[in-house]
Amino acid sequence: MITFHNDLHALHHGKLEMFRGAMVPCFEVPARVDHVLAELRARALGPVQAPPACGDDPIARVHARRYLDFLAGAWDEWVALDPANASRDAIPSCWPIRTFRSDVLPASFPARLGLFSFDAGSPLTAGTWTAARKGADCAVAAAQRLLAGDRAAFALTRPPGHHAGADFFGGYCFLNNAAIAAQALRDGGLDRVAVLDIDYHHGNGTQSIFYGRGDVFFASVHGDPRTEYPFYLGHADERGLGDGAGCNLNLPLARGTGFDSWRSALAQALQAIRAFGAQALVLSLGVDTFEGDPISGFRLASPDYLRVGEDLAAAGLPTAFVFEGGYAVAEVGINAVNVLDGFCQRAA
Ligand code: OKP
Ligand code: ZN
Repeated sequence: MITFHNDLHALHHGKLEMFRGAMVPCFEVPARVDHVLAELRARALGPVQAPPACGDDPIARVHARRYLDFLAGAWDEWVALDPANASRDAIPSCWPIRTFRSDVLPASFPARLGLFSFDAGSPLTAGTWTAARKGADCAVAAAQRLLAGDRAAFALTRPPGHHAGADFFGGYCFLNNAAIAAQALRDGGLDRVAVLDIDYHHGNGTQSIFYGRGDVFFASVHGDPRTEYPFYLGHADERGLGDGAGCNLNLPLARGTGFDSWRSALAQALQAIRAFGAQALVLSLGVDTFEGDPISGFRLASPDYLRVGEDLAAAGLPTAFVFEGGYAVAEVGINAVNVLDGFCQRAA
């Protein structure tokens, strides 16, 4: 399978994130993608290329114009507030929660930073926009390969995307790469597309983008939001709204869940995607389900990811893999590439 690698990903490199009242080093680091790339090359899993530029249209099909304008200019505005800001990342500290207005765009940059975000754990840095923007190129390129007839393609990028909504960032995510890929598949002529999210954390952004639509099915296996980030979405009773009624499937699992139970949930998600009649699959590939992950709570072991790839291949759909989480840095390459390797072996 071909990999589209974001060669500018390291331009996004947050220094510190808020964690339990303290600023701690970011978990989402550039080395993550470097390890995946090294493992892909070691196993000769297919060509690795920089993506062609997709232009702004596929991104604007998913994200609000005023959000994209904000992101593109955010770093310059941040430094314009105070030249000393050049040495520290922009992190929001106030948000328009219930009873506040979100229709009036504040002139204040910190106010807009809060309006377009939902946590204090996602630093915006000098290179965030450039890196995230090229991630969208990778996602669209992977979708285009499926439209051209490939069985699979991999968008290897960071920052991740599945927590980003149409007009907000958070959970280390700025542009929703999986949603952009799914929309590109729709716009390329497919009538029914599925997104399956196997990251430990619920893909609240992807769910929200497609929640009212009947043309894109969203399924997710994740840590129960009663106890796990992102907390406020991802419950089993969220089934879609309006045209999208029945087109959303959440399979929350308790912290501590091991591979056998997790694999049953995966089978259930794939069965629902089959019943929906999806013509292609976008797979949000987070490997923070790993037993050694420092911020997550499932217990998958490295060889289990080979079985995950085999199960995904057995579903028989053209599949665009989009890299999301996975913070056990030393093992993230082995785990992510095990999924791709298992897929390729079973699909061959
Ligand atoms: C992004 B993705 C950890 C606190 C949680 C946010 C986690 C975002 C995960 N100390 N911080 O879904 O892998
Ligand atoms: Zn995650």
